[in-house]
Amino acid sequence: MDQLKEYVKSGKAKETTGRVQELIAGGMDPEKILKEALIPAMDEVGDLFQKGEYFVPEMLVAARAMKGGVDVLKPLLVESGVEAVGKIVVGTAKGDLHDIGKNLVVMALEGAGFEVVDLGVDVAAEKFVAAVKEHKPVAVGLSALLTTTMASMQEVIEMLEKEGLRGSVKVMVGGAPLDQEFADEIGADFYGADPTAGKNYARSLVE
Ligand code: B12
Repeated sequence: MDQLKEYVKSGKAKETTGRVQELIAGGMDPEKILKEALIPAMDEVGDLFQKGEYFVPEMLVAARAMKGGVDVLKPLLVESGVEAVGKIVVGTAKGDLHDIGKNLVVMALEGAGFEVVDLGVDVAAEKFVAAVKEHKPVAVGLSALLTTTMASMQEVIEMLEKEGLRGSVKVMVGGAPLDQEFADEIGADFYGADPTAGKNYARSLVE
């Protein structure tokens, strides 16, 4: 299990998948592999990123390695009835095509055991609201990289209010041009400067 953690942290995708397969062949419980190796490894990666010791490329390769391991486990976890810890709808604001940061947030949330409904980029408020109705997530995560598209985040919050859904879902926002002040101004529940902050907030909602 320690070896597996090291493989994820250093972004070794092939080795990660191989080690997961070996552990399963050796009789290890798939849930244990997920909760005691893959998720803690991704948590460590998030911490290193927050501390400035890891950068975007290291995060991306680690998340990709983790995803390979999770893909091996998924069918086994479904069979044994292990449920996702919660659902989160994520997307980049309307008019905005930047998705590198958003994708890192998705990976961190998936790494923490959440089922993520990723709506992609250039997502209109109507689409976020429709997804909230359909999937009933614990939270919606909005990302924006352009100052011009930040305003459309407020539209999402207003439309959720209009539809009577605001009480049932938390809204977290992030992206380089945002800050806490802006999040407060538009009435978001949480502003996260990085994926780890977002993941920790999401965890706090289901714990
Ligand atoms: C890569 C890039 C692009 C790529 C995007 C590729 C892609 N698939 O995303 C391309 C080339 C397509 C592009 C296009 C444009 N871009 Co551009 N782009 C960038 C660049 C260089 C990096 C952005 C990035 O990915 N950063 C890395 C990620 C990891 O950081 P991040 O997104 O902030 O995410 C982090 C946190 O904010 C947080 N986070 C993000 N979202 C969320 C959400 C939640 C819920 C949480 C908790 C956390 C969180 O987690 C992440 C990791 O820590 C920036 C400049 C820069 N150096 O920042 C310009 C920049 C963002 N772009 C800019 C512009 C102007 C454009 C264009 C309009 C250019 C043009 N004239 O066509 C177009 C816009 C197209 C559109 N409609 O969106 C400007 C924006 C200026 C402004 N004030 O709005 C910037 C700042 C460049 C500049 N200095 O002028 N761009």
